[in-house]
Amino acid sequence: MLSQDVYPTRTPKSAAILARQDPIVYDRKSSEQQVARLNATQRAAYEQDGFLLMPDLFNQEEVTFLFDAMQNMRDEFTNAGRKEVIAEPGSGEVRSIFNVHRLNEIFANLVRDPRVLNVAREILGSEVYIHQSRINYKPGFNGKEFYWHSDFETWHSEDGMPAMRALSCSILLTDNSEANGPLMVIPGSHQHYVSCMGETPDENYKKSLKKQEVGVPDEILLRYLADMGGIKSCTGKAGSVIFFDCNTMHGSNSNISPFPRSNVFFVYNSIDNQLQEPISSLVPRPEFVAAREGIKPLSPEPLDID
Ligand code: 6CS
Ligand code: FE
Repeated sequence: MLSQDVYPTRTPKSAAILARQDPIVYDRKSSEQQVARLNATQRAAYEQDGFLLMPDLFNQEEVTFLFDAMQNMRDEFTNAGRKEVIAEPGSGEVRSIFNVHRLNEIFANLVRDPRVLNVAREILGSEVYIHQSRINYKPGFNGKEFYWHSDFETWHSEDGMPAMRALSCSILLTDNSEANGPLMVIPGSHQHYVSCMGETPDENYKKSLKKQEVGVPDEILLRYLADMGGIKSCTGKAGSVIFFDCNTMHGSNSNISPFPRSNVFFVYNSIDNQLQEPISSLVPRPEFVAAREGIKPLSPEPLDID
């Protein structure tokens, strides 16, 4: 980690709000060719708001295929003693399965689909790889919330991600409505880095992936960001895709509706932003949560559903 960390966090000092030091939409080196997938309006919206919702990127046939793959993976992994499976606090139902792009061929292909991969390459201005992938099942009745957080705050402190040059891509595999705990974002919050108070315990991920308690933003700062930017629910039909910056403040409510809210998430990181040592000499998180090994740029390949 750099001796002068521009994004300090997890300190005993008080919480603070700091200016972002990195671009949001990166320029490509002029020597490199770029396939643009976003129009100027979409790029500007992503830059200003820190997220972009693209309705109906995948068609009904593809959604059915991916939905079945997601359910099959849960059937296969439940009670199989897999470390990649995170249980819901309380009910023990499957909350998340991590590393799906390395464990399942269908999701391995999906990360290379040009409709999503080329948006990541365009925004990050470079070749990209997957830092983390997961399915969040958020089952009906018992799916618990994800409290407000900036992903970058965790990835920087616990994984040693140097700069804000990563984004999340969430592909909706069920309809996400107001009723079933959709992703909520604070538009504009990606411009501000919320430094969080408190030290990271050993193996924090075992707890935080069920319920995050360290790296949680101060309430006064959350209120400040929400007063400025408001709160937007990213609702949409299955097959829609949400792209959001690694530092956008986001969270989601629990799901007491009967309808699952299930999405697959890919975190694309720039090949020029690979992980270093975590701060404060923490032991790096395991490979299935934060990729370090065999990093190679992804090349586009259409989804093959036959
Ligand atoms: O730990 C992670 O990588 C992700 N999970 C949580 C609960 N917070 C930060 C980040 O989104
Ligand atoms: Fe997150």
